[in-house]
Amino acid sequence: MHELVDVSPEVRTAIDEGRPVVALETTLVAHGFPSPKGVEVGLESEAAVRAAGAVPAATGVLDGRIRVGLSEDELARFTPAARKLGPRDLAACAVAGDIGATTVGGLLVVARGLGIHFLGTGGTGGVHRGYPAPLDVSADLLALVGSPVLVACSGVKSLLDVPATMELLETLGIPVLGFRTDTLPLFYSATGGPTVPQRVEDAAAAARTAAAHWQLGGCGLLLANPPPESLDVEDLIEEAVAEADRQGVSGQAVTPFVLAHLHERSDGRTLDVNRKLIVANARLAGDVAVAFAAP
Ligand code: PSU
Ligand code: MN
Repeated sequence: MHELVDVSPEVRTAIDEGRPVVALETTLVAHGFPSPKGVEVGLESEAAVRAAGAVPAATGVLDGRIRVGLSEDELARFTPAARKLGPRDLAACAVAGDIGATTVGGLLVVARGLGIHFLGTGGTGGVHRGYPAPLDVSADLLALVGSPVLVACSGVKSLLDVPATMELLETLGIPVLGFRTDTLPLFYSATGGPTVPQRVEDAAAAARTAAAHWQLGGCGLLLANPPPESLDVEDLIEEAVAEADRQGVSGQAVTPFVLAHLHERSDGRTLDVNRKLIVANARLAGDVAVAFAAP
């Protein structure tokens, strides 16, 4: 890949030997939780990937380099001051020498370049509520179109227009596999989402479906994993989205604002579910990566 990219020896060896690797984003670490909780969630996710038998590849921009595979001290550098990196921001951030945390979209670009096929996250981005005003569709979706990567997530982020996002996923040809579910999980809530086009019963079936999709020239897929605990916070989400609008919060700042609002107003209940689902998705991505690598 490009000389701006530094891959840790452990991740490099695993890629070269065709062993299972799971890419992990750092936006969750920097902006998804009140500091320093994000670092704990990041470390827990790494442990979950290892427990599955795969190698975690946390990725972000530090010291002018795109770093793949981070130490605990390096992970701790992704504070709320870090930039949030979509695909458009990666190169610019590295060249500028800023600290930048990868979103799913930013990470997909790096994973594609390195031949990493699995990624674990909380929720994928999509069509924001109110579209087309504002005209806000997460770059995660277009990055999926161009990257042969399976993203384990609890559906799409709850603050989005979920039915519109499902429609756009279909338009873009992005398969959505429900992991032991017939409906798309709504991030915090396991039920109430739109029907998924395909259900899979285990990690091996997900791996086989991804492999077949890639053999046909397909690209990214979502593997939608219901959260281990279900929480209905739709009222709080509506309140948070309206408050963001009232305060003129827009663009990349919307998600961190809404998450912080929810964490506060739910007395930490959303924090707890958010942490658990991220770790569970890291584990699931690891399980699928291991099944994919198995002979
Ligand atoms: N899921 C979470 N918390 C987050 C995100 C997802 O539980 O902070 C982040 C991811 O990094 C995702 C990004 O890629 O939100 C998408 O942001 P936007 O909608 O601004 O493109
Ligand atoms: Mn956006």
